[in-house]
Amino acid sequence: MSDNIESHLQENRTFAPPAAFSEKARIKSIEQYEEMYRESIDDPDTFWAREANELKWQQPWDSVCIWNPPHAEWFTGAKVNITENCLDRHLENGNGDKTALLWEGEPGDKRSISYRELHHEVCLFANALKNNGITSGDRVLIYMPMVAEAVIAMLACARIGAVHSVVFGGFSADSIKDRLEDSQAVAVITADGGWRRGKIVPLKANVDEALASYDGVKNVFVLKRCENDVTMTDGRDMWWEDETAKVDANCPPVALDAEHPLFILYTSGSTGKPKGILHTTGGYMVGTYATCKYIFDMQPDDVYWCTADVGWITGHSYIAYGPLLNGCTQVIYEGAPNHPDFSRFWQMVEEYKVSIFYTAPTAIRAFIKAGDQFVDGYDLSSLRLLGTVGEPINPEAWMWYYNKIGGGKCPIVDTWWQTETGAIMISPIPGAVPIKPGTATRPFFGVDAAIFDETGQPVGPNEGGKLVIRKPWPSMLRTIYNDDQRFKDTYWSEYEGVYLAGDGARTDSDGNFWIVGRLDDVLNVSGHRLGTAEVESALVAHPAVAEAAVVGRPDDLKGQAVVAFVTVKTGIETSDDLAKELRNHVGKSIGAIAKPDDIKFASTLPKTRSGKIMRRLLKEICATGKISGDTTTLEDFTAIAALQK
Ligand code: 6R9
Repeated sequence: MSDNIESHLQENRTFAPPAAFSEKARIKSIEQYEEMYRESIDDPDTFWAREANELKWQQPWDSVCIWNPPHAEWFTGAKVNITENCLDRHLENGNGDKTALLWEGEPGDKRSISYRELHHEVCLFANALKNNGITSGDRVLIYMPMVAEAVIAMLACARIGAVHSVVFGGFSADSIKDRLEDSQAVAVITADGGWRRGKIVPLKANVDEALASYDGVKNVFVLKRCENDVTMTDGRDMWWEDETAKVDANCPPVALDAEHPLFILYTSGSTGKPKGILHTTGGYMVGTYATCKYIFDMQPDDVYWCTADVGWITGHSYIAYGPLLNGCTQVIYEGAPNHPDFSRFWQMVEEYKVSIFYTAPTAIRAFIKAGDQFVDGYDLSSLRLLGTVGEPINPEAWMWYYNKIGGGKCPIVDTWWQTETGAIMISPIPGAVPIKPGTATRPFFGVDAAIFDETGQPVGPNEGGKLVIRKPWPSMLRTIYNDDQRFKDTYWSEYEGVYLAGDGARTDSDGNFWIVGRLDDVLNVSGHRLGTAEVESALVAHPAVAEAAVVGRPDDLKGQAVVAFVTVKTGIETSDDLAKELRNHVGKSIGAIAKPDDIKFASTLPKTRSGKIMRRLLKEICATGKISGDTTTLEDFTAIAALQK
């Protein structure tokens, strides 16, 4: 982490927005950004009401924001349906024939779907849900590959007020079961399988395994994607195709309260099981609409591509909702970036003439490692704006992205935000704010970001501290589903009435924010959040394991690699086979992304006298091979001596 700060402090390359970009952009200068920012902070109600008024409401609001820390309500009294704004509004404005989705499957199959067609499909599936008794407020778990129907399923839920909870297709049956139980879901939407690097991910089989120990689900809707064999349980499982054939496409958007729950998305925390982050309708809609409009500067002729999966917040806000709210044309791709090889993305950028491209630093590093030959020869001249999300981007990766992919003419928006924030919080406005490799630059409108010290005082430029947000914002999480106490404890207990993000950061003398990384026991593996506690509890659930401590080790490709220190029960022999078995065990209980890269067997783990595992020491051993920090609270030095060997 300190290396990171060092290299950032030495970073002074600055790139002003290209004149050609600024001329056409919505926000054309730093002065214009600063004026709008000031208004958004001084008079947020006026600012957000203006944004909200660009969208359609079935009934207007009484108040823009009611703030009873830590609980916020936005657009109270209003009635709205987010899908009316994603779909119907464009049909009414004469844009029904505009392409909404340009979808490509991993095997190369293609589909182009207009706004009118998307509206039709969403209405059909929403009616199929209704026809099976699913109603407003019901929780519906979605476990799908990256096919158009994943977006259709989300919107169909929103159309009728059902609350979706999307689970990433790489997660295991156990993870599905945990999320079903926590959300008390009544239905599941899945597919027979999905393509990933030429292989079929057995999605339906995973759902079956999860449902073996959860009986709250009445309906499982199954899309045919891979035509792999699946078991269909009578009276519970049904084909998407059959259910949509039984209904018509007349499905008016239900008028919902602005604070009606839109979705629950589970994310890792530093303790216990993943938490169900709850987002509601009106504020989330306005937040994702406005950030897409200003940060991606979406224009009518843009072709936008976000490479995330709908299983993560990025896929919610910047695939399923934000771009559709803006009436944009977007590319959706089902598979892996390196299938059949590392040129896949660039071949698709050329083919679809992508103009805005949004991906993760970990993908960029993988492309650099694979070699420029996979980029050379493709025509990337359609690109005008690049974005990154998920983790800090190292200056080398930034420069490669800027020059090799952007041809030195595309601004890069490095967007800092979280599952909890719902929408981008810190990012350059591309036509206005000068960019530097490694900084997410300035806060978005209405975002009162600051860096606090331990006592809750803002620190000066170039001093590190904790990243906080001092004012409510429309797309903020409303609570942790069924656990408001954990919501209060996690985000609002350190500083009164102030949101604690969990990231360390500093500002520079120009007011740019430099995000350093998580301050808690949350790892960032290839841009995905993973709690050390989750991996540890998976490990100790294995019969051979006595104790486990999981830490992150800096990794060139993934950002962080997962290292597990494990002690085994008396009488158990450690071996490479056991290490392999433990890795697979974690894969099975969480998902492949959680598999430890390294398992280190130890006879004891370093602990404090009060019995807490000293992860700090383990981290240092991983990073440097030795211990230099304070060890005065260590109980037993032999543990550390053994590990250093
Ligand atoms: C959107 C998303 C959130 C955590 C966050 C931070 C890290 C995200 C970043 C970034 C530096 C950026 N993070 N974007 N760090 N620069 N541009 O990724 O949500 O999965 O909830 O992760 O990711 O540590 O706290 P989520």
